[in-house]
This record gives sequence, structure tokens and C-alpha cells, in this order.
Amino acid sequence: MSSNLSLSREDIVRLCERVEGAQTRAYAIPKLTNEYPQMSIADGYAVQNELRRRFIAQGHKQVGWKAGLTSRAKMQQMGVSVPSIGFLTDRMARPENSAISTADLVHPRVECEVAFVMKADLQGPGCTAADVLAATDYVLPAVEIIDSRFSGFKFDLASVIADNGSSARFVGGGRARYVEDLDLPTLGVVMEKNGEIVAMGAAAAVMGHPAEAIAMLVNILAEMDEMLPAGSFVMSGGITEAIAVQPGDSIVARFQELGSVSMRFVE
Ligand code: 0L1
Ligand code: MG
Repeated sequence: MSSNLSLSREDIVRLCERVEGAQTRAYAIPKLTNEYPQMSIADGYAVQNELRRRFIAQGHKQVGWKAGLTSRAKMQQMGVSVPSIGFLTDRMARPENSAISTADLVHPRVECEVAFVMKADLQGPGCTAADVLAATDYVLPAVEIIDSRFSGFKFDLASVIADNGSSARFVGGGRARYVEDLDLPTLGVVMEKNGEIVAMGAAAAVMGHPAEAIAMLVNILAEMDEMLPAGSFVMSGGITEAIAVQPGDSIVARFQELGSVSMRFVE
């Protein structure tokens, strides 16, 4: 992927500092391609990798990865046509049923996802959904709280990849299940906000099968000379479009076979 870089190392560090400031101090910035229209997807991942390197140097622990923009609903909502990946750290995790502060977020949205916990390393290229299922310890229901740092959630693929795929917080919960006991594509989910149903879908919305999204993620990692280690927590992407939340909102995501995941949002 590095051969497709158009930005200098100096520009990558500069953009990383811009994204890091917006993420850690919760303010919106214009999409990066306004200033760097030539920015490629490889440039976006170079900025994301620099951000990951900095966070780890600051003591954050990487716990896994996320696949993003993996459903047609999400791609249409955000106006892009290719999925992406981002990293997850311990600082982004929140307990089930907790109160999640919005003071350190810009304009949070929630989406229901199936999360995979891996029991074996996976290495691309050529990783398939069957490889993913064989390497999966268990799956569990999760809600991702995304928070694009770009004004009005307006971005292109290179910018959103640099912003770590809008990753902000995530909550895992419900019941952990073995994949062989489930028919993952037909697994349904209903999301309620303040007791009203606001979104619903089946996991097939994620590339036909959520394991396809994890295989895609492993193959993107391979392009960056990385693998997915055993023990990783991996989110496979939103099944429905993302729903905006604000202080006072309470969210319950009810998953068929996997139980529910709840949280509320506070100032
Ligand atoms: O997890 C996702 O699908 C989000 C990817 C980034 C796009 C967005 O901010 O909605
Ligand atoms: Mg997501």
C-alpha cells in the first residue's frame, strides 16, 4: 500500500496531529482532502497508522480492529463505495449499561454490530470468510459509537480512514456464542432509542455475511504487512445506518440469539 502514497512523511505527521487534536479535544475539522485533494486511501491509512503509533506510545492498549462502511445502508448514508478498517483501544471500551459522556465527543451516532473474538492468528492476503469462522473463538453483540471528527459528518474515504474510521467508543455485551451454533447472516437486530424502534436489520446486510467483513479487514491488514492476532476483538460493521444520540438518550440493541446491549448518554 505504501507505493500509493502521495503525501510526504511531513504531511502525514501534520495531518495526524490535526486528527489527534480533533479526537482528543472533541472538535470538528474540515475533511482533509480540502487541503490535500490528491490524498489517496494509502495516505489515509498512513495517517491512521501514525495515530495508532502515537496512542500506543501514550499508553493506550490496542484490543482489536473494526471494519467500517461494510453495509450498503452505511455506504449510501456516507456516500462512499469501499469498506475501511480502523483500530480499537482499551480507552474506547465502555461497560454495558453504563452512562457514556458526550462531553468528549463531537456528534456521536450508534450502530449495531456483531463482534468477533479470535482464537487463532489470521494472515492475508487471500483470507476468506471460512478462514475467519475457523479462527473465531466466539461472537458477541456490540454497539459502536462512531463520531466523525469532520464537520457535518461530511468526508470522503481517504479522510475518514485517516480519522480511524470515525471510531470513538464501543460497548460489547449480551451473550457470547459459538459461530457454529448460529446462522449469522439471518441474525436479526432491532435498535431502540428511548423505547422507540429506530433501526432494524439482519447481519447479512454486512457484505452478505459478517465474516466476509473480517476477511476483508485481514486482507487490508496484509497490505500494511500486518496480521490479526489471536485474542483480537473485531467489530464487523454496522448492520443498519447509524443513529444520532444526545445527552438523555437511552439505547437498547436487541439481537436475535445474542441478547441485548444497553447504554445511556449523559452530558
Ligand atoms: O463503523 C463505520 O461503519 C463507520 C465508518 C466511518 C463512517 C462514518 O463515520 O459513518
Ligand atoms: Mg461501525
